[in-house]
Amino acid sequence: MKIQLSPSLMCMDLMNVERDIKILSPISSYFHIDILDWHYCRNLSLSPCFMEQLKKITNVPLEAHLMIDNIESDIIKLCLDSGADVITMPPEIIANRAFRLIRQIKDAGKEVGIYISPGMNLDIAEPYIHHVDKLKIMTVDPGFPAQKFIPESLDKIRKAKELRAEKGYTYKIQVDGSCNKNTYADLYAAGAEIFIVGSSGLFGKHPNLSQAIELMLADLDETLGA
Ligand code: S6P
Ligand code: MG
Repeated sequence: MKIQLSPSLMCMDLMNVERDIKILSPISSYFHIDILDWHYCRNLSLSPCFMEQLKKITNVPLEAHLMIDNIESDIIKLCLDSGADVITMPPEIIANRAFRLIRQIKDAGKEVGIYISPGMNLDIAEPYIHHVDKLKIMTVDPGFPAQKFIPESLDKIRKAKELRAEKGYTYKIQVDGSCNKNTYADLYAAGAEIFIVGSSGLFGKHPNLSQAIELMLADLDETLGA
């Protein structure tokens, strides 16, 4: 496949986690865990506790996508202790402790992610972008599934790719939000390498998850040729 897939588990059927994680694992390079606090944006969803349970049933690496206001070393430690393999943080929140938090994650042997919300530019992460393993361009405002794709994000993906080439950085480019048949081709052409698939690309496609996966793979094949 030309891209890697990371199902967004806030969109899964939480009544059937073990069954569905087994179905999803073969096509998943990561599982994406949205962690919200009601303050950063007005929603709540998954948690470190959920990651800890997932770790018992899958070897697929887990990404903690932190959409919380108060990011200090304690929440990073909680995520690491709960099995996060990638911890993705908002640059506007961590500005005055970014290097300390990045070091904490790296010292644990895990990956650092940074995400750029639609209302922000890439340069907000520039002081430490060379330390980042995953650069996530949000293609919807953070916090909620089933939002409309923000087309202005495409330019930011292109810039992230150009910046990487120009400076020799190594981050992988992820996209999160409204990744689906209508957007796959543009996202890929702009430079996205990891698609976080939620309600529109995967879980909402069919009530039977195996069939939803088949439909998603057919969409990817049709739009990307892979
Ligand atoms: C949004 C969150 C995402 C969503 C995902 C939903 O704040 O970070 O991970 O769960 O984007 O996908 P969709 O297809 O409903 O937009
Ligand atoms: Mg997310």
